[in-house]
Amino acid sequence: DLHGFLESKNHELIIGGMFPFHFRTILQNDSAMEEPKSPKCEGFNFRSLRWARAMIFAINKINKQRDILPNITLGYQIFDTCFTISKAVEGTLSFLTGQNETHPNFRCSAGAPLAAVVGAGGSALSIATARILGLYYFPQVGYASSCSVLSDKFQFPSFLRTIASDTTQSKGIAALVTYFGWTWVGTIAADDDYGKYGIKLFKEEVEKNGVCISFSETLPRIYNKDSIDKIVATIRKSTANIIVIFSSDIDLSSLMEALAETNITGKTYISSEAWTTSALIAKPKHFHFLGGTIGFAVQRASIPGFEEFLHDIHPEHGNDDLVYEFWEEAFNCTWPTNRALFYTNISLEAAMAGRKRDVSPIPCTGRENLNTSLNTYSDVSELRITYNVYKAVYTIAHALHDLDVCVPKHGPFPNNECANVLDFEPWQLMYYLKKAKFTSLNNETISFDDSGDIKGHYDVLNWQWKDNQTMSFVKIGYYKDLTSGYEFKIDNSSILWNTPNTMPPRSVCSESCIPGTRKGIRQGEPVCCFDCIACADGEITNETDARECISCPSDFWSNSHRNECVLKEVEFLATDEALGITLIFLSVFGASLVIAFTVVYIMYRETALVKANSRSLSFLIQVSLVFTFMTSVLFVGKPEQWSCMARQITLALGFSLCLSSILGKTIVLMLRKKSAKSKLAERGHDALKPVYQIIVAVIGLTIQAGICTAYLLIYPPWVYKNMESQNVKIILECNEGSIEFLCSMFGFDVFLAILSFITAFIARKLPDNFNEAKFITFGMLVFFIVWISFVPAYLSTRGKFKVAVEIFAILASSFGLLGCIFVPKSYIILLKPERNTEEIVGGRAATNDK
Ligand code: TCR
Repeated sequence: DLHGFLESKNHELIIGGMFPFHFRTILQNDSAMEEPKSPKCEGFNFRSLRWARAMIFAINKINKQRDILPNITLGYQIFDTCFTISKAVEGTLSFLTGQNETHPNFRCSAGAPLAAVVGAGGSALSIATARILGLYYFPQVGYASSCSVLSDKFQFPSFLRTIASDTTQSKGIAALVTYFGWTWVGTIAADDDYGKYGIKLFKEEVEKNGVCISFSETLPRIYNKDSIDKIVATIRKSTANIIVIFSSDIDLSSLMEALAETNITGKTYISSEAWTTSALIAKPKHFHFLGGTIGFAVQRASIPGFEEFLHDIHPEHGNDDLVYEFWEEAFNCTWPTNRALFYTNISLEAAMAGRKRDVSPIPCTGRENLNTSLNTYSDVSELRITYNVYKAVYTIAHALHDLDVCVPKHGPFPNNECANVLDFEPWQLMYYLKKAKFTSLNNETISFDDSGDIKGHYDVLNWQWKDNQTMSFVKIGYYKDLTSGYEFKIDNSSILWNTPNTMPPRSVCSESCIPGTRKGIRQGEPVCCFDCIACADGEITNETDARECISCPSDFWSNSHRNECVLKEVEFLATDEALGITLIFLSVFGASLVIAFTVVYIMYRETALVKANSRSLSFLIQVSLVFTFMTSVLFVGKPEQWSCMARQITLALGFSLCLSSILGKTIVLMLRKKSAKSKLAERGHDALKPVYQIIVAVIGLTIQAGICTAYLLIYPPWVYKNMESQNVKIILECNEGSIEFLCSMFGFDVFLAILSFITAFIARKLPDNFNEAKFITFGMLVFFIVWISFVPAYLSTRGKFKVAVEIFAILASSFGLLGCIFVPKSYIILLKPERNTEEIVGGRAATNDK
């Protein structure tokens, strides 16, 4: 019942083969009433026939070759696996038992001994068959089963293969994905060992490089519209532009048919070895969305003489059912007396009626020409798996040869024995297979590692369409396993991308974060999907895709792009800015005004008004006002150690001199009033003497100087970089050091001011022509108002304006004093000289100043 072909007559050793000549078995309704029958198959696979023909070709070639197995003729026995495990297992049992019995009974009834088995195609089939063959340690050489689990020699002790394990391919695909910077990929796996393990390895590999999987879908084993539609919907919905598909072409074809019906484009597919060069997938109607596909493929070779051998096939040359079927499929005709498959000697009508598949009504003539039809079978441009089959056969032949040439008494087996090539045990051949080493086509050296695998060496192919009819697979690079690590080369320029701008596609979940922003995770989403969050003030990142922002050092601040720390701006009231210049101008103006008044006083020093009430005190006040005006200059400009100290000291000293001199004056005025009342004035009071007035001033000044010295010695002010009050700027300011000393310094000034105010207030009603006490009272009020309003203003400003407020207060109070004390007098001196006589000013005043 098995569709195989046997040609073992007169041969001494047989090699078994298993190939998927059909895509699937025909589902049958099981009934428990009959003896179970092996299911029939449908869907002819041209590619697989080519593989099988390669096996026959290799065997024929070895038989002709004099240097390998000269005395042995090899035969073959090939079974169809129909791409199903059950069929493959059935074939395996047949191998083990002899031709037609499938009950395990180890090879007792076989005509010629079976040496080894080539096959069984897909991994799932090889795994199943290798488990059975492994029981007997029966050699099996796979040509397409690449699943990584087959490397496990504990489970599969007698399995070797001429294809590399998918570990290499998965690493290769991962390297490709990383190479192009794709971090967001979808995966589709066939529902078998090949697909699942392949994708698993790929995921493990790629996740090390920070790539995320957008979706993972599994193709249904048996066609199922709903699951296919679901996969199509997932592809459509996903933002991943790269889709890695690990599947055989047969399992994938239904998905591709479905995709062809949609308008999904802009995706780039990464194909695993099994469908990279498949004619089943690379159909013209798929070109629009499959162009640009990048795939891995095992090394190809051109096998000399193979093309002719492929053409040398005709149903009438052998009596092979498969060849009949091939002919019918290839030329779309039907043999009138069909000998193909299960129907013998029936008419065309009956043949058509009896078949499940659609058959052509055109009868085959046998004169159809294979050269004229484009066919997967006769296409020798991509001999990859075909070449693997060829290598597998050669491996077995070489092993048999090595076994044959064993020198008696120098053999590898116990007691240095050799095995007999016509009667050996399977494990004896296994020994030679593992050690097989030979040179194949392309000068390639074939040898197997401990797990029975060969080294991975893949071509990276790109699907490029020539015209609407042909897709060509252009080699754009390679991926090669080395003893340590791997070698991976890609030639970017020769790639054709199926993107609108023919540039490499991008496939990322989120675009990377530019410097100045950091990755913010999205809850419940893969790490490749994130938001870019701008760094906070004072923090930066200078790399793309930073996870954290780093804060700038204390003297630095972030720039507006948040990608650099820049030195903080230093702020102080500079001498070259408008505010600073104005303030300096005002203070110089004030000082010159004071000097002008001094000049007036000196010029009119002999007049009554100047002489009245102590000329020297007036001079002291003038000097101190010049001082206070000029201290404002010290407040402008970059604070230095000395200017910080000088500022407050000169200010305090200036005011104390000024206020104690005023106090000296007011005391005199007050006493004069008292004495006027008590009529003591005629004789004059001690306190009225100018010398006492000076003493008052000197005492005031001395006390203040004492406080100042202590302040400077114990806890002087210093320059302070204020970074707290404003982030972006460093405010350069004077820290006042000891607040206690500062308060006592100015407290003393305030005390003097209060005393002056009180005394002046008492003296304000002095019957006098020129009422000085009244003006001083007024001046003191101005002084108080200025400094009282200064406090809240000072406390509520920041930075350089704080200093400006202080200067304003100094200027205002100085101008106030100047205005109240000297302006009225000078007005009379200069403009109303007729009032500047002793009689009018008051005779007693003259006595005060000598
Ligand atoms: N390994 C696959 C089957 C397979 C295949 C192919 C099938 C490979 N390459 C080419 C058809 C054509 C690689 C497996 O199942 O292990």
